[in-house]
This record gives sequence, C-alpha cells and structure tokens, in this order.
Amino acid sequence: MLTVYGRRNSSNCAKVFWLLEEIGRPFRLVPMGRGSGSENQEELVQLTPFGKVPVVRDGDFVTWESNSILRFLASGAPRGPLWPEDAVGRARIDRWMDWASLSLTPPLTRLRKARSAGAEGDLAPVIESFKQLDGQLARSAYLAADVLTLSDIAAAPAVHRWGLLAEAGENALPDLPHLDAYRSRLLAYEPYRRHISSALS
Ligand SMILES: N[C@@H](CCC(=O)N[C@@H](CS)C(=O)NCC(=O)O)C(=O)O
Repeated sequence: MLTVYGRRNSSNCAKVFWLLEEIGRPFRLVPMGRGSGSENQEELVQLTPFGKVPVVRDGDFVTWESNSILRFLASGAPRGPLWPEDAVGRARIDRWMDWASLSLTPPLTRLRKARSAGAEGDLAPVIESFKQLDGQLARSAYLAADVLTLSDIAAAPAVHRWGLLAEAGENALPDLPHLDAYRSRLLAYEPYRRHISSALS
C-alpha cells in the first residue's frame, strides 16, 4: 500500500491527501514533520534530501516535492480531466501548477511568516498575484479549465489562505468576484473541505 509521510496541517501534504481521496487510492499515513508527534528528522532525511514533507513511498520508489507527487499519483490513476493523457492537456494544467508554486504562493508565505514574527509584511505582491488569479478565473470556472484539474489542488492552500485574510477583515483587499465564486465552488467539494479548509490555518 502507498505510504505518505507527513502531517495533516501541512499545506503541501494537504494537496496530496485531497488528490488521494479524489482518485480513491488507499494509503497509510506515517506522521512526520514539525509538530506531528514524530520529531524524527533523521528518518525523514533518509527519505528525502531536504527533510521536508510530504514524502511518499510506492513499493520501492520513494519521492518528494508535492506537485511532483501529485503528477506521479495522478499518472497512476485512471485517465480523466484531473490529469489527462495527452501532452497538450497536461501542459495546460502543469503551467498553472508551476505558476501556483512560483508566483501565487510565495508572496503569501512571506506575508504569513512576517506576520507571525510580529512584522507588518508586504501585502501588495499578494494582492497582485491574486488579481492575476481572479483574471484567469474570469476566463474559466477552474484554474486551467471548466473542470477541476490538478492545478486547482496545487493552488488550493493559497486560495484557502487568501480567504482567511479576507474573513479576518484584512484592510485594502480588492474585490475579486471571480475568485470569490471559485472559492465557493471549491467549498462544494467535500475533500477540499476535509483536507484544505478544515485542516489548514
Ligand atoms: N517544495 C516542497 C516544500 C515542502 C515543505 O516546505 N514542507 C513543509 C510543510 S508544508 C515542511 O516540511 N516543513 C517542516 C516540517 O514539517 O518539519 C513541496 O512542495 O513539497
């Protein structure tokens, strides 16, 4: 059986948990990572060069990097819109997965870290990247298409955390109606609620 090393309150692990539920793949969770109850970082470093979660083991194969794990697991599942067979279909999704990791999430992560250290943090680049997201969501109901794909799962923790900012009454957030509608659409997915919105602060 597939083994996932990680923790439920990690954004990068949460994406993997959502996908596994979406494709109906059973797995065993080995608690690992900060605050998971298992502080055995040495065991983690034997599995991955960077000592970060998530890590998965499928038979003899061990791999890491959450988006790469998403692609690996989806490639082993029956074909569907989530991760289609053809190169063009995959590239349409993959570019948004990269964008979510490289452009959408980092300004938000920097803001969250600054605030947890008591600083104000820089909200402007967060707003900039979420405006770009809103622009894309004016074109399609989900990030890469009119159906749920791997890119929505990859972006979900950041989308949820934008919602937390908005709900906390953050000043100066622009009105992003397409993003609001998208968040409501995601909230209709039980696996999103279970693994993302209820699990991540
Ligand atoms: N780029 C990596 C980042 C992995 C990462 O930073 N994981 C965090 C949790 S979200 C972590 O391992 N933090 C330290 C810990 O939990 O011990 C990925 O997407 O998998």
